[in-house]
Parts: sequence; C-alpha cells; structure tokens
Amino acid sequence: MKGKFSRITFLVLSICLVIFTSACGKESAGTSSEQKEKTLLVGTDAVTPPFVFMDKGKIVGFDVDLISAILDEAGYKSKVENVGWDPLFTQVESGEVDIGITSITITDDRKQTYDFADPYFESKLMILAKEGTDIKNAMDLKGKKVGVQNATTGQFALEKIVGKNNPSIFKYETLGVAFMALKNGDIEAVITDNTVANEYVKNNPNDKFVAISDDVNFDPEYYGILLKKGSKLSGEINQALKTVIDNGTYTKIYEKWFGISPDIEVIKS
Ligand code: LYS
Repeated sequence: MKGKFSRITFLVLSICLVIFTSACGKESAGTSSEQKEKTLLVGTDAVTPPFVFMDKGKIVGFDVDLISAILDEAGYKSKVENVGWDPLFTQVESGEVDIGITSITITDDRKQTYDFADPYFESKLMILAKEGTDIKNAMDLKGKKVGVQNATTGQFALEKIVGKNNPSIFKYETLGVAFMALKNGDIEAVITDNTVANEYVKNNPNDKFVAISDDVNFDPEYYGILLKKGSKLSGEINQALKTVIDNGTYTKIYEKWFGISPDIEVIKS
C-alpha cells in the first residue's frame, strides 16, 4: 500500500514538473507572448466629453477608444482608471499609472517633467459665455471673472492676458463645476478647448452659452499621450499610433465621436 502511494506521488510530482518546465520555457521563449500578458494602467480625467467622460458608469470617449486601439496594436492589455486631472500628473510621474490620456496639450513646460508620445489631435482654446455677452475676443476678458479648469492651458492663456494670481481667475478642479458657475452667473466666461466647448453648447442648448474663438490670442495646441520621463513605452506607442493612423482605425474612431472625417495631415506635420 505504502509503495503504491509513493509511486502515485512520484508520478503526480513528475507530471507537475513537466507542466511547470514547459510553461517556463514558453514564457522565456519570446517577448511578444509575455507582452500580451502585460496590462498597462491608463489614468484619465473623465470630465471632458467627447474626449473622456462617464456614461452609465463607464469611462468612454475618443481618447479611450484611441488608447485602447494603440495599446492593442502594441500588444498590451489596458485598464483605464478615472484618477482626476491633478493626480494624473503626479501618478504618471511616480509610475503609479503607466500612461495618461485626457486631451492633454503638449507644452514646453510639461515636457520638462514628462515625456509625450507624438501628437494625436489639434486643438485651440475657446471662450464660453452666455448669449448676449459683450465678450468678442480674449482681450475682452480683462476685468471679468473667468473660470478655468485648474492647471490647464486655459488658465495659462488667461494668465498671459490678465497676469498670474489675478483674483479674476477662478480655478476649478473639474470643468463641469466651471460650467455650472457660468450658468449660475458666478463668473462671466470659461476658457476651455474648442472641441469641448462646442460639444457643451451643442448638448446643452438650454444653458444658452456661446462659444467664441480668437485666432489672434489662442495658438494651435496638440494633444499627446503623457508618459513618465524616460519611459520605454514611447517608441512602441508612437509606432502603434502611426499604424492606427495609417490603417484607418484612427479615422473610424474620429468619425464615431466627431461625426466628421479628420484632417490627418495636421497631426502628421
Ligand atoms: N488641453 C488642456 C490642457 O492640456 C485641457 C485638458 C483638460 C483635461 N481634463 O491643459
């Protein structure tokens, strides 16, 4: 009886050993199979439709579809988490999240601390105000209470016009709160990205907001995928971004969210 038990134990152990060794062999055989297993954590700020926002408890939008397509192309699984605007920067810097995407403008200042993948979207700031406003351009914002999402290019542009630390600048943690303040009459305008401004006006006709452009004071901006300084992912992401642009996936995602075809050349140049 004892001998039979030992033989069975030996057999079971041998089978386990064979399975274990072959599994190890497979993993070390190629980086691509290892990579497929790896899940990258994507951090975002889900408050800016149509780029990233919450819909029935899910994080959706152009940026979400684009990053999923890019990481899929690069051979990674991905998990998107809504971490918020300010924490996103600290979490990319500390490596808590691998990637940040949420209509983030590539700026020289941010490039000091972070890396960006290649541009994927052209944008420009716009002013949102109530119908009947006397604001015609950014210069008219002087002396008015103006809201921005904290630490965004809208804030930086406004600071150039009215000066840093000017009490007329109202900084909000999320854009939704800034829009609410405009609606309530606490502030007279909001500066935000054109696509976001136009989307808000379209979706909220009862608020009676108008979106005002200013090609003199607002320069073109380009969105980029935010990475930790020195991240090894940038090469793979740029390659995958190029592929999804060239194979038409980018166009499909763009048409889904914006209802028009993209001008690919603006992000290629
Ligand atoms: N594109 C602007 C910036 O990078 C606004 C981003 C807002 C993201 N929730 O500053």
